Amino acid sequence: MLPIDADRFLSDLHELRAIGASGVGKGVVRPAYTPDDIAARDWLYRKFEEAGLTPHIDHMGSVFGLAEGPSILMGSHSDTQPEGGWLDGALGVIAALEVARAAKEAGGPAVSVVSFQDEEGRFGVTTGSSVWCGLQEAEQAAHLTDINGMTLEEARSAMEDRLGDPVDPGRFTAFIEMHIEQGPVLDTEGEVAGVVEAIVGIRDMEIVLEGEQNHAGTTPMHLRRDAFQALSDFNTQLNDRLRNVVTPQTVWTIGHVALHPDAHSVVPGRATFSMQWRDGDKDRLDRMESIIRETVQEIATARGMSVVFGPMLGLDPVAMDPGLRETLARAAEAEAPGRWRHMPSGALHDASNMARLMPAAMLFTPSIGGLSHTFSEDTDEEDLTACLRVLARAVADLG
Ligand code: HGY
Ligand code: MN
Ligand code: MN
Ligand code: MN
Repeated sequence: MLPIDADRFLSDLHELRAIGASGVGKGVVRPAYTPDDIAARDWLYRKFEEAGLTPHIDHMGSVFGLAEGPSILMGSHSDTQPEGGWLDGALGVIAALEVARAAKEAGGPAVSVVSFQDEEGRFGVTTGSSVWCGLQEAEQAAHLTDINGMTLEEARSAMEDRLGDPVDPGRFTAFIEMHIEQGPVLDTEGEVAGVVEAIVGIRDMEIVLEGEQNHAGTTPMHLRRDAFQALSDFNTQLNDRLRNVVTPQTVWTIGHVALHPDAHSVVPGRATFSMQWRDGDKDRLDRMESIIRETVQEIATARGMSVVFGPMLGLDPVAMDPGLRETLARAAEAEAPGRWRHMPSGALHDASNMARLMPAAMLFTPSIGGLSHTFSEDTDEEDLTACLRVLARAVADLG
């Protein structure tokens, strides 16, 4: 068993939480490339160095702590959503650091650590690890924009002086990520660990509906080409049409809407919105894409409006490595008999990309109330350390 130090692990977790603390609950605000995200990466760089790992920041801003020679890569991300939880991503990075330290103290196995950049997709979808895995060109990613129109390369220039070369994936034998479940299952069942079977696929795009801006007082309703009315119509019709295609696990979200010119007394001429959908079945994701495109086009045409589809980003569903899953399951049964399960992931993770490059696996801890992507996200500390012991036992088993 690796000599993990639970106090050191929790103290690092709370030290990281303080960088970009929101002041509301345990929430943090560290979107990719913001000053607090960069400060957290600088802090991780120093922590990796103190742990006897060679620190390195790659061309996207992902921070590595590299062990000598071939090693198991462990980690996650330290950037957050605009209103992030203290554990989403950060837990996996600090758990990896603790296991790497303990493995070093125990004389092996060699463990490297990573905090990938922009897993939360301020610019796209799990961008840092997607580029690192060669699933997306760095040049293409540089031109991705956030919801305010800033490009990734503009935002990344804030950490230009820290950027280095890409790290060669060939030096790693596997990838293991610990992460909060971000759903209600483990918490409801009173379990402390989830061995992930597979990660859903995702599609994400921006759509623009163009109508006619006009006076909100003098323009009769039947003469309007109101972009918000068209969006509202689209949402209602989409929900109706998807009903026969989806399962209870299928999700779709319009999380970002910008109306132009965004004023009380003006009929909005333009509605720009994000359209994101996820499912465990690739064919269903494709069918949903056709329904989305057809529905919004039909509504625009019927209302004498136009529609522009932005580039679609996405990842197909992916299974975790069976051998690594078996090792995690054995460790869970040894450390938390009867208090763990095999389960799918409805959230995307860096492991979604890594699994296309090397054997990859994930281990979940409970999320209280299933809450995540909110300042209220939390997990009991004894559950965090119980799951860390499962992770450490599995890594020792791989040694
Ligand atoms: O959205 C996700 O699933 C991930 O947390 N970025
Ligand atoms: Mn995450
Ligand atoms: Mn997240
Ligand atoms: Mn936008």
